[in-house]
Amino acid sequence: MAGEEGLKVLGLQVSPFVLRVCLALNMKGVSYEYVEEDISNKSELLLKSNPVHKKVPVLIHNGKPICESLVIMQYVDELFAGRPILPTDPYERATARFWAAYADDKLFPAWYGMVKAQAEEERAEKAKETLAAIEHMEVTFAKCSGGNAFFGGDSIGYVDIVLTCSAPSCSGSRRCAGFSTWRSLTLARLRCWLRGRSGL
Ligand SMILES: N[C@@H](CCC(=O)N[C@@H](CS)C(=O)NCC(=O)O)C(=O)O
Ligand SMILES: *[C@@H]1O[C@H](CO)[C@@H](O)[C@H](O)[C@H]1NC(C)=O
Repeated sequence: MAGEEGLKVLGLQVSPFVLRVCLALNMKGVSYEYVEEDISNKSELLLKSNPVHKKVPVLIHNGKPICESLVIMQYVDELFAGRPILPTDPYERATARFWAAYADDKLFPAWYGMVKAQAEEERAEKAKETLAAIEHMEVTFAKCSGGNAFFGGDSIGYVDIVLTCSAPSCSGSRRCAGFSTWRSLTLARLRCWLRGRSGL
């Protein structure tokens, strides 16, 4: 049975992308059915709902699928009243979308590349890329947060969720040098927030 609002999430417990969607739904206080997928044996429902990428998360709302975590978060934000996830100001919304896309396109691939690198040379290259990306995020954090604890200002928002959800998966890379910069993004606070609220 789907949740009260006819919502079903096809997910995977370890996926930071799925976590984003669950967190967004929890922020709106709506109930949903969660279905764990076996990625090595994908369900018919997943293949039918996301025939292009065949990936989780998928949100199914009254039988209609929505794919890609960033798109799903925006959908959830538009669908439900309550605390906004994206900023309401159009310029700030565009900025938040820009940085969320930047994290997915540049920061996380560099980060995972660094953690997974076999050769030292490749690792150093990816570490450099990661730090450069973090530096960009840090500058924008100072601007967007307005001196508050979150990209979203005084409460958690779109970019905060995107970064926070991937933080646990990235924590293995803390042993790599130079990551104290990441801490100034108030990661510890976001992690606490996440633990307290996500229910996962
Ligand atoms: N860009 C996608 C990424 C989703 C993604 O990579 N999902 C992974 C799990 S973490 C997946 O379903 N992988 C299955 C596969 O690649 O076959 C999003 O933001 O939703
Ligand atoms: C794959 O999943 C289906 C149900 O969705 C199940 O019947 C089947 O046994 C599974 N196959 C394997 C190899 O786990």
